[in-house]
This record gives sequence, C-alpha cells and structure tokens, in this order.
Amino acid sequence: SASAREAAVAPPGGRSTLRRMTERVVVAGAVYDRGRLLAARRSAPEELAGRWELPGGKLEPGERPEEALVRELREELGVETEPLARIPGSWPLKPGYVLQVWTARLVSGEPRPLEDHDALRWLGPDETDTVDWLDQDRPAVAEAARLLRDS
Ligand code: 9L3
Ligand code: MG
Repeated sequence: SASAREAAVAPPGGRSTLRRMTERVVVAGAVYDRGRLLAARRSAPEELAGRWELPGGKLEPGERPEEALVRELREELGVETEPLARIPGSWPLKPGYVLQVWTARLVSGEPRPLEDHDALRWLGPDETDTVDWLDQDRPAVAEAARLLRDS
C-alpha cells in the first residue's frame, strides 16, 4: 500500500530501509596483539593515500562480515585473525558504502603491507592518537582504544 511504501522509504528518524538494503558494507578490523592495536597507512586511492585506517575491505556477494574480514586481512596483511566482537555503529563512507568494525585477535603471522598499504604500526594504549586516521575510522578507533586501555 502507499502508506506502507512510504514508511519503508522514510521511517521516522532514520535512514530509509531501501537505502540500507542497498548499502554495501566495508568491514574493518581493530586487530589486537599483545596489548597493541594495528594501524595501516593507505597507499591508494590518491585521495586517501597517507591516511591511516583499520585494515579491511568490501564484502563480496553472499559473504558474512566476519568471513570478509578474515579474507581481507589475509589478502592485505598475510595474517590469520579471529574476529571477536562488533564495535557498535555503522559509519557512512562514499555514497552507497558503510563501514562496520570488528575487534579481532592476531592468530598467526606478522602483518606485512602486501596490498593497498605502505606502512603498518602497532600502537600501544597511549599511542592510538599518534597517527592521522581516516575521519570515518575515528569513532571506532576511539572505542578500540578504550577497550585496549581497559583490557
Ligand atoms: N574505508 C574506510 N575505512 C576503512 C576501510 C578498510 C575502508 N577502515 C573506505 C576506503 C574506501 C572504501 O572504504 O573508499 C573501500 O575500502 P577498500 O576496499 O579500498 O579497503
Ligand atoms: Mg582494503
């Protein structure tokens, strides 16, 4: 019905359901090891190069977020990880994309910048502000840093 359709398109106080249904998810990992958080410096695209991020990438069709995260971290860094918990929130990226973040623990391997990054850094609890994070990553980084300090 017209009213149901309107409710779907424009629910009170939220982004539209149709919009959420077509948004593509980018998953990123707050990867921990021995009390430090991993930061990765992007080398591409040009407008993001030099900024630091929680590493990750786009979900492929049919993939669950945790699967995509494990795959992306393997491809980009050559490590095996275990997703632990979602950091609550969903942050808009370029149009049509949203960022979701999971904490993850390093299971094996030493991260190397194999794809899309040109530097990596392990940040201790008092160092999480020392790199120029992508704006969209900042709320999740703040929460990841809080979890690190409380652990
Ligand atoms: N992005 C933002 N913050 C992040 C990640 C992993 C990605 N922590 C943005 C950058 C790109 C888009 O999401 O515009 C897709 O990411 P990727 O597949 O190039 O890593
Ligand atoms: Mg990526």
